[in-house]
Amino acid sequence: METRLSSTTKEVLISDKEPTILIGERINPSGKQKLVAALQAGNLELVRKEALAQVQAGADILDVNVGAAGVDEVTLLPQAVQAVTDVVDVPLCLDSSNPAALESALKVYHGKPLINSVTGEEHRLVKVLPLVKKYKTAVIGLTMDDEGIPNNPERRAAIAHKIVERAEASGIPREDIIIDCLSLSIGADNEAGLVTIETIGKVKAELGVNLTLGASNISFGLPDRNLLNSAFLVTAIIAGVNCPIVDVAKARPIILAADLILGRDKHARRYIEAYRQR
Ligand code: THG
Repeated sequence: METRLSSTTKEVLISDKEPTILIGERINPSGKQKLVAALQAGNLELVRKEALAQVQAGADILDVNVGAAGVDEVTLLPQAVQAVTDVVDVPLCLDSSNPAALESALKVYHGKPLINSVTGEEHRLVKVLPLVKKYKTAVIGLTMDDEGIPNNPERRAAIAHKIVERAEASGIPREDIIIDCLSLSIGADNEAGLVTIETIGKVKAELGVNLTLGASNISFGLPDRNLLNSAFLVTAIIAGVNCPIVDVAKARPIILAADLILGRDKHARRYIEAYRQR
């Protein structure tokens, strides 16, 4: 299964045979007061700065999310896309729950982006899948529906099946659907990690699709978050995740180690190069 994304001049290939692709999470105002204030003022300087820093740290793709109180995403998301492409040339993951904001960003994007995201909810499927088709993008499908996020792997995987079926029926190829099996806080529910890992295994075996995951959610409310995120990332990569959404500077070393162990780094070239740079 190969998903191809592109920027103006670069192509990124997501596949189990390739090294893990890192989607940088840091252009996102959640938990960042300074970024919230800048976005409310329409100031995109911090967005440019985070874009550059993440690509220098090894991000292959950047997630762009400008959702915050008092922000008009329909206006600001395309402006953020422009700001990011002024300073870096990597494919983008357009992260918004507002379909109108997604479409205004798609209109200014050059290349093939990833839309983040659709769910199994009927109102989301009917709004987002036509955008994926019209703009020939790829899309992240979250394993949640009108009843929320199921707490068992069978029902979570069933939503992945539904999203893939609906997308294929709309003429979207399966390789352009990337499933997110969703991680919740382990601090709130000690089975949360296991449910996610088991869902990843099922979805990979049953659908063969590429898989993403927002790995930092797992450690909310617990100490030593990077340790827990790292352990979870490795477990998720072995189970089948191949393009996680991460804090790149923190996650890249452990991901390079996992790739080396899994035979995705010939002659340990990437692992050794990253060590030399540190
Ligand atoms: N799946 C998909 N998309 C997603 C998520 C997901 N997009 C958003 C989110 N989850 C992934 N992005 C982030 C961004 C920031 C943080 C976590 C996930 C985060 N921020 C710090 C905090 O809240 O403590 C901010 C602190 C800082 O670094 O300054 O942890 O799951 N498809």
